Amino acid sequence: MELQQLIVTVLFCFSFLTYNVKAEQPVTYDVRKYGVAGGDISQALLNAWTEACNSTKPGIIVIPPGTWPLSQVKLLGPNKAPLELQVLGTVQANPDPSKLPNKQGEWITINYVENFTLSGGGVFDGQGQQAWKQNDCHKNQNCVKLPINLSFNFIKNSIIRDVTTKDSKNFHVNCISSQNVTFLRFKVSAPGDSPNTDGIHLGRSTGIRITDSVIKTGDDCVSIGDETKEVYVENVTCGPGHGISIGSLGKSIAEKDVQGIYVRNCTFIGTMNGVRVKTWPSAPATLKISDLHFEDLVMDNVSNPIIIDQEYCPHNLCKIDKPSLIKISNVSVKNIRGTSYSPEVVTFVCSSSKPCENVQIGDIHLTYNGTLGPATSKCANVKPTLFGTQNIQLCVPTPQSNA
Ligand SMILES: *[C@@H]1O[C@H](CO)[C@@H](O)[C@H](O)[C@H]1NC(C)=O
Ligand SMILES: *[C@@H]1O[C@H](CO)[C@@H](O)[C@H](O)[C@H]1NC(C)=O
Ligand SMILES: *[C@@H]1O[C@H](CO)[C@@H](O)[C@H](O)[C@H]1NC(C)=O
Ligand SMILES: *[C@@H]1O[C@H](CO)[C@@H](O)[C@H](O)[C@H]1NC(C)=O
Ligand SMILES: *[C@@H]1O[C@H](CO)[C@@H](O)[C@H](O)[C@H]1NC(C)=O
Ligand SMILES: *[C@@H]1O[C@H](CO)[C@@H](O)[C@H](O)[C@H]1NC(C)=O
Ligand SMILES: *[C@@H]1O[C@H](CO)[C@@H](O)[C@H](O)[C@H]1NC(C)=O
Ligand SMILES: *[C@@H]1O[C@H](CO)[C@@H](O)[C@H](O)[C@H]1NC(C)=O
Ligand SMILES: CC(=O)N[C@H]1CO[C@H](CO)[C@@H](O)[C@@H]1O
Repeated sequence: MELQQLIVTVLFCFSFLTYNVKAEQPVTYDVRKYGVAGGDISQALLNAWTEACNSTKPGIIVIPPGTWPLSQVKLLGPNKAPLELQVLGTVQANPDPSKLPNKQGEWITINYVENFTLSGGGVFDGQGQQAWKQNDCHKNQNCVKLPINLSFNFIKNSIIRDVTTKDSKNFHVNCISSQNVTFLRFKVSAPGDSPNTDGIHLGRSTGIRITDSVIKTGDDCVSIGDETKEVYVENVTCGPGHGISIGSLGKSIAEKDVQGIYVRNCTFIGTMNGVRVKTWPSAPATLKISDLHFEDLVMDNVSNPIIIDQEYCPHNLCKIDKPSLIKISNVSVKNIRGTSYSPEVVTFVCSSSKPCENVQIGDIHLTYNGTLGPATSKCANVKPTLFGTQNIQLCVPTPQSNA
């Protein structure tokens, strides 16, 4: 009787366990089984994706080693169980942007998924060299927009890790309206003179981590648009490129607050900026930018290591007589070391209508050894609290800062 009970219990437990193990075992979807036609994996990937998304079992879609041309694809959720896209090989774009089936679209779009992982150690090769020559968006507002390489929108609780995006025709990665997304050991690689090739652009997102990553590109390393909160950029190396940028902000009245941007333990090599905040003067938006914390950063030949610019007005596209209406507050800048390519190593040009508030700066050791004079800072409409030690007098008027 007791033995029987024991056997029944053991059997029950065993079947329960094996059932659970089976349920957790992910199903593999190899794109080669979904009809790779004419060497283009777009349709095969879409077919594998559709089947995986429809399954209640966790799935792994595999793009195997090798080079796989992909013309364009839009992968949409919702998924019913955790989903992974493993890129082991190189996914290659057509070098000619006019060959995109949907010319308005992005190259690879992944929307409306949760518990999603992009992984595999592979490469997304945008082959942008030919397209960059056609890009005149920096001077022509009606320019033809080149496709963004990878676009992740409305994604939640997801990880993008161990993949490389290379030579995108435009922004490498766009991540909009997403929550709790980690970019881990993510690599971006494009030449320093490739136009508009921002590494990762974030907007309307909350809880984004960019960690242990290397971003070499022609434009911003990470750019942060409006309504973005809780962004952690840690152990990232930027350069070449324009550094980490919050903004530009202020152009549209509909823009919403930016809050909680942490840049820690990062290295900037030969970039135009280290960390920059830019807001437009003579612009309608009244959003707030708060809780910016820049700590433990190393600058190597960076033109503007730390720059808050509330008079951002490139190519004279605006008038600077009307101040920016954006309030910047709760900022800390701590332990910034290295070399600057320009003498102005710290710039805080805040708005005369909304001066910066609660700004703390300390432990600044930035040297300039060029011929344009000693290292200086420029400060307007800000009264920072200083702490620690610095190698320059911060926010003290000098002939340069009055210029
Ligand atoms: C989704 O799965 C259900 C049940 O397994 C099946 O009946 C249906 O045809 C599938 N739909 C698609 C689009 O694959
Ligand atoms: C994602 O994971 C959460 C937490 O484990 C779970 O509640 C949710 O149902 C999962 N959703 C999908 C689509 O896997
Ligand atoms: C964020 O996403 C990760 C998986 O990518 C998950 O493990 C974690 O639980 C999520 N955090 C929250 C607060 O949902
Ligand atoms: C920082 O990131 C680099 C590049 O991914 C990695 O090799 C290194 O181990 C990371 N360091 C720490 C302390 O996490
Ligand atoms: C910064 O880097 C150091 C050593 O490289 C590491 O121990 C520490 O955890 C890092 N901190 C953050 C916030 O990444
Ligand atoms: C500063 O001087 C050193 C040594 O002469 C030199 O190697 C370096 O390129 C100079 N410039 C910067 C920005 O460090
Ligand atoms: C420093 O940066 C400037 C401008 O980006 C560049 O021209 C110069 O060659 C760099 N110097 C070193 C030593 O890397
Ligand atoms: C700034 O920080 C203080 C506390 O230090 C807090 O009370 C205030 O709400 C913060 N302001 C913003 C705009 O986050
Ligand atoms: C986004 C984007 O699409 N960028 C490129 C990334 O990869 C592929 C190549 O450029 C290109 O077609 C994409 O255009």
